[in-house]
Amino acid sequence: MKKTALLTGITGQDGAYLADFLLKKGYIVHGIKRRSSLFNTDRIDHLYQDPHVSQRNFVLHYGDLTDSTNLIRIIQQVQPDEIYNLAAMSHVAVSFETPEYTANADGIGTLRVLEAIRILGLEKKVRFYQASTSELYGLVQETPQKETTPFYPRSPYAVAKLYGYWITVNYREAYGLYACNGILFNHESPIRGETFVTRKITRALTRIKLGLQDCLYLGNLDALRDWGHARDYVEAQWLILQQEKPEDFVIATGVQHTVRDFVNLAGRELDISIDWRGQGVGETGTDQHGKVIVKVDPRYFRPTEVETLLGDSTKAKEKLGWEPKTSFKELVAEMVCEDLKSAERDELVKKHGFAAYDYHE
Ligand code: NDP
Ligand code: GDR
Repeated sequence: MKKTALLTGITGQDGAYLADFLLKKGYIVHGIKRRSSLFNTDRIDHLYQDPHVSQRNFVLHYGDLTDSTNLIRIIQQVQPDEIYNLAAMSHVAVSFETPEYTANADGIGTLRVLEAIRILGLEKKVRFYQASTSELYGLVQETPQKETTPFYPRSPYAVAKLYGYWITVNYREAYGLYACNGILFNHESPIRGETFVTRKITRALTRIKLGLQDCLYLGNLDALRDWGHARDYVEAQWLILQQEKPEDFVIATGVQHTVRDFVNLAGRELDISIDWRGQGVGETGTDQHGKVIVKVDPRYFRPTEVETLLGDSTKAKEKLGWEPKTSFKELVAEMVCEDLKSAERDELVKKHGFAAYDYHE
């Protein structure tokens, strides 16, 4: 019998990698996508199957984490063996601007999925994965961070995810649900959202290289992150639900870099060497021809920042047999390579006289 998985957030970075991974494992994959005024399925279009064909193993449903009736109906219809709750308003900086919505989608949204499982009496059938985050550690209390490190969230996003974390633990303890948290550190890829810092950097530097953009504006260059590849991390998400007992796991590489390191390495991939001058708000990065191509813009500073994150995933290594496969250098190279291809496409469009708009946040 094929297993059935239901993914919230299937149109996001992790949703796309996980759907691909599960289909290759022989799962039937159902996903929840939001209604949007434009198509929002770019990342999963290669998996799309014509709804007119019977016997599909990839099915999409319209839905939203803020709508319980919709969640109950979809879960009842799909009768999944595994639910991966990946949907969230996932941008930390944006959560300061939309705190109430973030709490509703990321915090109460998690409760809605768990309650749907309980209302439908599926506690013994369904395994539930919650996309928890290293942002829970926020103002870090211990380095490196592991499963037992105390939390200190520093943004409306992290506070909402703290609720998601604990309600998952509570439903496991209260109702015997197989429910787990994956406490995942930053993970990136060529399909990372364009406003997260890594993708913003690789996209901008490739466009600067081809003369499509002048400057990359960034916030805190000294922030330290433990960056891995999304492809490796979705395997961990699956492994977490295959254990005998439900438990929570930290997933990280155990290696830390600054945002500035990321810029330098991405530059090197493009034969751009960056000379940094000044400090804080006045800081600039100049290329080897003396042109300023990076500037610090305080608009990207956060009201409360998470300065440093470094994960210890020893438990995942010992119990799941999981280890990251992609190095930091490989990750940056892959992202630069893919963004260079799309910058080259834009360059071609521009050469043929069509407008190549330059939207960047
Ligand atoms: P993305 O931002 O790429 O994807 C988020 C997904 O959630 C998208 O499919 C989005 O839909 C969907 N979504 C947002 N709001 C709602 C809502 N109200 N109802 C239904 N769907 C919604 O995030 P990632 O793939 O990077 O991350 C996946 C999960 O893991 C998130 O919960 C994130 O917070 C968490 N996480 C991510 C880490 C990372 O480094 N990537 C690290 C730790 C945790 P749409 O496409 O329409 O916007
Ligand atoms: P993060 O990722 O907040 O860690 O959350 P992001 O890439 O947004 O920021 C990482 C660090 O870079 C600094 N930074 C900038 N960030 C952005 N977005 N844009 C900038 O211009 C910029 N300049 C500097 C930030 O201040 C920060 O310190 C991600 C999300 O995927 C969350 O959903 C997830 O939970 C965590 O990773 C783990």
